[in-house]
Amino acid sequence: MKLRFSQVLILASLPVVALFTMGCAEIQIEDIVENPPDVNPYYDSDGDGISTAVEVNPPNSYLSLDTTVWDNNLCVAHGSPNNGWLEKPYNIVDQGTGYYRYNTEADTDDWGTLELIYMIEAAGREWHSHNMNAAKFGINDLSYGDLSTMTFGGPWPNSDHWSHQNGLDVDVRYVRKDGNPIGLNIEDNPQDYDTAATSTLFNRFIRNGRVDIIIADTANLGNISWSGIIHDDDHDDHFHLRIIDPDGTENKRGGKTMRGNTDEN
Ligand SMILES: [Ca+2]
Ligand SMILES: [Ca+2]
Ligand SMILES: [Ca+2]
Ligand SMILES: [Ca+2]
Ligand SMILES: [Zn+2]
Repeated sequence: MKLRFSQVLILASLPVVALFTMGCAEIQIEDIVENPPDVNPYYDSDGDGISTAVEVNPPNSYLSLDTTVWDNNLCVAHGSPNNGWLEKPYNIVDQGTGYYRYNTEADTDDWGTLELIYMIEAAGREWHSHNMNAAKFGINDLSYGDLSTMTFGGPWPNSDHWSHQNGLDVDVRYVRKDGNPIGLNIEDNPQDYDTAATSTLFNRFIRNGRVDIIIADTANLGNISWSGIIHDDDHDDHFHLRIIDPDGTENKRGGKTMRGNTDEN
């Protein structure tokens, strides 16, 4: 059968017309409901503030997390960064969205409070979605932990870390211009140092609202005016970041405290 062009046009438009009229018939005004404000973010299937990545991270199995159930945050930062320990900490995923951990020893020095891990993950997602020059930024040394003895935090064995004892601290590499996931000493190799990207990284962390201090060699970082920055000449190959103790000196956990802290701006 041969069809004229006008017939083809009518036939071709029939499904569209049918869909349109079906749609008109079925959708009533009262059927249109806005998304509830608490729709779970894509990286946290049950919206409990613990990312799906962290929930399924094998070393965290001791916490019996469930990606379909709201888990309480029971982690407590006891004492101080220089003299403290960690209760029920979380282990960060080594290769996350937008960040990588640069110690390859499995699950020994990457335990922290949920707030610290959440902040790193949020900065990583932003880093990734904004296509910063480096594919990922490098992090290392949260707090020490040993699953075989179930001891977390405290003084570091065989290390010169004085702090990093209670899940509030992390070391971060300065950003390289070439984006390679390797170290950088900004005094030895200033030509490789991307100061603008590093400033951006500072700001991504600071915007989280939980940062207490950043200890860094601020040479060439002209536009950082935040009061929590502490200049230190000796921090040549990483900067040190500390968050405010989320459970305070009283070590009180309010339960699901991460809710509502999901801004990715
Ligand atoms: Ca979750
Ligand atoms: Ca959960
Ligand atoms: Ca505390
Ligand atoms: Ca890990
Ligand atoms: Zn440090």
